[in-house]
Amino acid sequence: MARDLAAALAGGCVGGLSVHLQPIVTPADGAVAGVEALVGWHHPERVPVSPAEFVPVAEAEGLVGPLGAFVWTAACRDARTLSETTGRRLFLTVNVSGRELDDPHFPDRVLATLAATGWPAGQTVVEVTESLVEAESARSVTALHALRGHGLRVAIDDFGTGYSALARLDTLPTDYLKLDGSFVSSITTSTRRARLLRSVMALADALDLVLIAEGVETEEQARVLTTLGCPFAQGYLYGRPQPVAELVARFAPAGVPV
Ligand code: G
Ligand code: MN
Repeated sequence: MARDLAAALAGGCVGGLSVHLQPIVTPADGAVAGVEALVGWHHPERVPVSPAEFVPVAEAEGLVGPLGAFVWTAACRDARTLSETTGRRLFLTVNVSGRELDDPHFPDRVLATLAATGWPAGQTVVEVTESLVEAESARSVTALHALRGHGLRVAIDDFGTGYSALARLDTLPTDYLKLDGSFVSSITTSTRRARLLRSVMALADALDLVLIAEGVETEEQARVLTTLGCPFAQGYLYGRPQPVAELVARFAPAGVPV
């Protein structure tokens, strides 16, 4: 896999790697407000490989630099296309891996990609997981501060699963909290879960964090989120990760050239 990945990233030939965008909406009206960039790999001779499998390989093989460059460039370019064709001021979120964030050149590389693609820093969100920053290398935290200094925002991904340290919500420079789908899927199963969600929203509010509910799959879940005033939601109910052309076809007013 390491060899194939290196080949895929070499010399501009991206052999099956692609970046898809998943809509992030305001649940009250379903309008698209942003997109999350998700990398996928459809190797010609294999079943599709998930980032959970190949990102660790990229990390171990020293390929996160080229992988990150590919993802950021495609994400910014496609987000710009979607923003322009829909006439909406969308935000773009991009997942960052541990090694990527720990690279001292990371902030400069991101800023260079924003400049090259013409995508605004103020509409860009870096998604990090708690476990990733758990290592909490001083460099990772410095990188997040540096990017925020340039107008980017930071989201904590997968919140509410595994080992969530509340103290980290205080120590990390954070703007968005992404509530994990495994929690969202349970909010309609009991009133206690719904109340737990309400408490998480109060927590986010108290810390000036904006909540994004992930993995929304049913109308019933969407109704609960709307009732509780959750600002943003994402999930198969609103759209799968898909190529930008499909999102343009769906969200752009008719007659807008791509
Ligand atoms: O860790 P992170 O939240 O960035 O992972 C996003 C992953 O979740 C992607 O692989 C994406 O395809 C998947 N995903 C997105 N929306 C849904 C959903 O509504 N249900 C499920 N089961 N998975 C989803
Ligand atoms: Mn994510």
